[in-house]
Amino acid sequence: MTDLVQEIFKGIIDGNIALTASKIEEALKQGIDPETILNQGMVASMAEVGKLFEAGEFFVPEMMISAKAMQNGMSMLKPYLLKANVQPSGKVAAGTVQGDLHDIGKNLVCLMLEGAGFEILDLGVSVSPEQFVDAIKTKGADLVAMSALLTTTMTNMQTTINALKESGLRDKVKVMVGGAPLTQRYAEQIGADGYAADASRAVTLAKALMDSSKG
Ligand code: B1M
Repeated sequence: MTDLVQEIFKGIIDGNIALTASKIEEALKQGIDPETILNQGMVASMAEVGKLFEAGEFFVPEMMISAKAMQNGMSMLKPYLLKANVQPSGKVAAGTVQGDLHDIGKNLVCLMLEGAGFEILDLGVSVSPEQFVDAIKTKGADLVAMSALLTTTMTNMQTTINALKESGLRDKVKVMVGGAPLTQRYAEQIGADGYAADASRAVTLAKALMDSSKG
């Protein structure tokens, strides 16, 4: 890890928005790859924040300010991660499931999908099964992308899939799921069409699901 990427990593852990932003700017000027800044500097630092929380060294307010530094950094990287002139690939209705307020991973997945040409309908956080159903009915979608970070909320993915079935929409959309507590096995168990462990795998999966729905 270069010194600058290390400083970005530390800036996010310290929740220092201004310092993190200036180091990101410097790293971009030096030509450091935006994906390296994102993955080694930023995503890795949030994992460290999680460890500090588990160890009782960080509490919710510290997690929150680290998350703010992360979100601000992501918005700075966004123009660099969106590639120009990609062909439209499909429409994704994305959201963090009901009861869950974690949105950094979901936002990152949306950003990478947008970069790959998908149209994103971002439904936000704590999205109820009814909100997913309404959005698909009124705005249309090819893919439903659900994120969950809590073991207590991941079960709402099943509830949402059930709501899609009850409203007659399940066969019209592909469902993909992800988030730290999820596994491929869990995705299969709840009847999702696919699971991705991270944002770049989510892009590969979304493309594969679109291809399978055409074929
Ligand atoms: Co919370 N939190 N949090 N938190 N938080 C975790 C998730 C936790 C693991 C921390 C810990 O104990 N180590 C723990 C959950 C334990 C569990 O359920 N087993 C936890 C807890 C307990 C809580 C609260 C209950 C704390 C409390 O109040 N006592 C509370 C719950 C609030 C709620 O949601 N109702 C809470 C609150 C918060 C904050 C609000 C302070 C803040 C979130 C701010 C925000 O998101 N705007 C926060 C944070 C920041 C975290 C950690 C530290 C970081 C999460 C993150 O952003 N990671 C987290 C610890 C950790 O994850 N190690 C923790 C970076 C992000 C890029 O990764 O989201 O995993 P991730 O996304 C990845 C992949 O998972 C995947 O791709 C992404 C990019 O590679 N992915 C998908 C995600 N969604 C996908 C969807 C896909 C495909 C891939 O397809 C659709």
